[in-house]
Amino acid sequence: RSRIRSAVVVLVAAATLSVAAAVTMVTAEAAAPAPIGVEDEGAGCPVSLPGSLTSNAKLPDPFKKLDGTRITAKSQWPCRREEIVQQAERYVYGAKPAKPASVTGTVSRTSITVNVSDNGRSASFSASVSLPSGNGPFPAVVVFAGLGADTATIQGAGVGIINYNPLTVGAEGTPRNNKQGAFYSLYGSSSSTGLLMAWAWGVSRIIDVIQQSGGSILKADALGVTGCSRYGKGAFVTGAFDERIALTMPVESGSAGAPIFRGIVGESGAQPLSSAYSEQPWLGDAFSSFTGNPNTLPVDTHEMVAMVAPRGLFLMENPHIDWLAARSGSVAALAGAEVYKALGAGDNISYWSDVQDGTHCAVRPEWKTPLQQNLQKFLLRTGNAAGVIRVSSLKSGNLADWRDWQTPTLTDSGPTTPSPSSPPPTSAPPTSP
Ligand code: MCU
Repeated sequence: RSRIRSAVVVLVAAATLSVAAAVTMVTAEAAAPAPIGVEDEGAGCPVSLPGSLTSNAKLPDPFKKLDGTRITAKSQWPCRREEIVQQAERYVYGAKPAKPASVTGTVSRTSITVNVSDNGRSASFSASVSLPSGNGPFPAVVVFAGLGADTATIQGAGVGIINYNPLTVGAEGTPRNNKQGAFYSLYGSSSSTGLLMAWAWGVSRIIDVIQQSGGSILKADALGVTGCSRYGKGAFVTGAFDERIALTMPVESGSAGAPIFRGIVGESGAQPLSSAYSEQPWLGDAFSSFTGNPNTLPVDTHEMVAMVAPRGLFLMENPHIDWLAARSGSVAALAGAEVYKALGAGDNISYWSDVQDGTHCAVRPEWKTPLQQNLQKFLLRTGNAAGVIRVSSLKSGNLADWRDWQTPTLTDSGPTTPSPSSPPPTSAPPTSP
């Protein structure tokens, strides 16, 4: 943190000397926000990960299936997404267990309690709630540790706040072989799952309780998540791995957050992968194989961005602190936005790093309007503004340098990979929609 602080001082000074020009792109599409379904729609898809990895200096093709062919239809995305889910769990974050056998709890206007048990082990945690006046049910944003998108603007928009302390679910400051917190009480202190996924799992269990609560206080289909810095990493992983979250808003997440791993290696001053791996057990233990060279990772974070698609995503980054890897963050957004576009949801993603104040996790005037627009579109459902990609020229990556694939035009329906829960048709499938 002292490194962050000194970087802030230097960069605030630098920012006063340079005027940041910005690239603004607004997509013309106007797709309505997608309905909110289950935690992981593709959970039943058959996926078998290959035993060996191959090196690829470019970003893996998000449209290319494990069998080597590319998807041609939007209907194939849930099973392709599941391949990414499983790769990301195995190599990056560690496994996210499915909903435990028992999840119970309460929702009131001031708090949410969660009790989980599975295989004879149990744990509990809670979150405080702050709601607008009047009668609910309300949309709400889960705010990690009080840090993230501007909570005054969120509350001012008529959206509730769920104050989540992720450290009670996955504690910092422990060695990897003795992890602590509610997640590890259930799954063992030597679980290879890292803190970011433990934190994400905790939010998923809060959503289980909200779903079970009858819906008179909080709307289970109008929930967002935000966090800044290490909690921005957590918010990013949370939104990627739970499709019930309508709006994901990571702020200044840095290395192990949204920025592409492959880009961090060559981005001047960015927190090295080895540092992000060792500073805290944020990433899964399996990531140790990739800290020196991420090129054999079969996934990169543009595919975690894609996992959020077509749901609302608003990535906020700070280009004034090198440590935060905003250039690699811009590439993650641009590459992930290609999946949004292919799914017909190009205007559901926003990225904004063109900000003046270099202070880490500051409340920024530039983000206020896009924040309000995202809340209106995805939580309040009173607006339909197109997303904005606005990259600071201080830290702007070039997508063309990072990909060797092009974005396909997907048909609306077509072949899907059969899942065990939906047996394949006995007659030939229709050839046209
Ligand atoms: C950007 O998030 C982290 C960063 O990865 C760490 O190196 C630093 O110590 O702390 C940042 C943070 O969480 O600040 C609140």
